[in-house]
Amino acid sequence: MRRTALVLSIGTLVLASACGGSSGTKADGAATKAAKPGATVEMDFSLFAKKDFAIKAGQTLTFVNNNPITHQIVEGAWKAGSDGLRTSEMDDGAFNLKIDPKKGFTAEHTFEKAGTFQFFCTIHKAMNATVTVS
Ligand SMILES: [Cu+2]
Repeated sequence: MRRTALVLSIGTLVLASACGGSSGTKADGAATKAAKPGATVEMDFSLFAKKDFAIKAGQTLTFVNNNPITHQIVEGAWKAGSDGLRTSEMDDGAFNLKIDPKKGFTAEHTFEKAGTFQFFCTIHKAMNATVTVS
């Protein structure tokens, strides 16, 4: 009887440590950044790392600040010249995200409806991007 109990408790210990290991893996890496379904918009200094995003209705864009620089992200139509710098902009008021000047700061916006939406950083003329929501 006593021996059976010992074997059982060792089995439980092995299981418990296996679970602990897998949850530790989830706590770092890509899984943390993409907390919600959708896409991650990385901000590198005064640029978006990517300019085109595709998500589904009800999904989220998660903005990640990779440098200690303030950004102000709004939705609205923009046009840019061949140098990539914005020549016109029109904030449509759908969202306005203040991105704190902290490495790793995140903010998010969920797009409920399908469509093509442009967004930009009001501070940096080269930060212009588009998300297609299907
Ligand atoms: Cu910016």
